[in-house]
Amino acid sequence: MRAEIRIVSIEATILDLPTIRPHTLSMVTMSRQSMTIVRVRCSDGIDGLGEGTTIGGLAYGPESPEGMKLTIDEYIAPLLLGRDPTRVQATMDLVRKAVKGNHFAKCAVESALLDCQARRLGVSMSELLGGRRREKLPVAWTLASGDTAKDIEEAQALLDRRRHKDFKLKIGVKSIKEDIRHVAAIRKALPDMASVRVDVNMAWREREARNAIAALTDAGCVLVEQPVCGVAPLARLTRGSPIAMMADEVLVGPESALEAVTAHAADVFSIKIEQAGGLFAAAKVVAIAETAGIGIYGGTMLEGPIGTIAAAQLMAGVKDLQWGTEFFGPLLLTEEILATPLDYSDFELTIPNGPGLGIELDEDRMAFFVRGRVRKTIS
Ligand code: MUC
Ligand code: MG
Repeated sequence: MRAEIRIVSIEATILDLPTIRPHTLSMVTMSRQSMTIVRVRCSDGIDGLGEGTTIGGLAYGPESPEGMKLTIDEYIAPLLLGRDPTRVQATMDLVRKAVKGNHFAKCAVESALLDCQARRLGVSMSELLGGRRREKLPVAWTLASGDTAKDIEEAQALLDRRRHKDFKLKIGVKSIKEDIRHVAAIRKALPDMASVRVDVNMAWREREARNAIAALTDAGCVLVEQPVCGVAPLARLTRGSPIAMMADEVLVGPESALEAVTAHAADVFSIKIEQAGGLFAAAKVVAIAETAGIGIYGGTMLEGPIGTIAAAQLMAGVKDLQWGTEFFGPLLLTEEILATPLDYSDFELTIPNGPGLGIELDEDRMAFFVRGRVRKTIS
């Protein structure tokens, strides 16, 4: 009989990394990204990593990096110390019973437990989630400099480098008229092989959204993501829209996905592992979308490499990934924290296939960027 394996420590640290340029969304402009990194250590010497990341503190959603750390340190870690890390679902049931909400924090812990277990078994995390259907994922890029000319230049450079050909434009800060002009100018400047989509992050009201969607269609935009808040208005807009409508913020787990399907709220779901409440919950959202004939898109919370690859390990097994992914978060950061950088080439991200997440941290660089650490020079 094998010796019992136990969780011996759960550590949550916040990492602050600058972004390559200001990133402007309808609710916030980011100039850095803060990631809550979770490391689970087990008595058999296996470690695993997870990440809890949001956008602009509390501007996007109900959890902040500091709040995630507090939830993990004060509630989840004490509950899980000494527990069996090999039974990931049963261990996460304990967490769900004791901690309500806190989807992002739970996702970080669940990812770390899955990373541990997959490493223990010597398989890629995707194998624990049902197995791979692909080794690479198409990755869209977000243009969000806040300036049309800069966005065009950025998109052209990315097309020339064959890194991205699908572009999501963040709109909703300026007037609708200005936004439409911005989208039309970018669409016109880019070659046909490029696609242009927009994300409004709920900044519009239903009536103005209806007119704006018609104008976006004329401008050559192929998809509108979460223009308004709430399932019912989204469903009414979807019904009348000539182009695809994508749900994002309304999808906060399997129940909300069912609700969105029942209301015919969208043509496509942006599926985010953190927003869903973890990888298993996100897998249920995938199953609901597939069953309902809704398109699937791998969404991001602009996570760094740990969270991005956790999501990639799930999307590796999705049957029809009609809309690809936007797993570009690590590329928005000025700093590399992996020992071997991720491979983004030919418009795709290669999903690492080593044990667990298949990535290794550069521990010195990690330590350098941990919030509250005394900084030593790094090479
Ligand atoms: C969102 O709302 O989808 C995804 C890409 C990006 O630039 O922001 C995120 C969040
Ligand atoms: Mg979105």
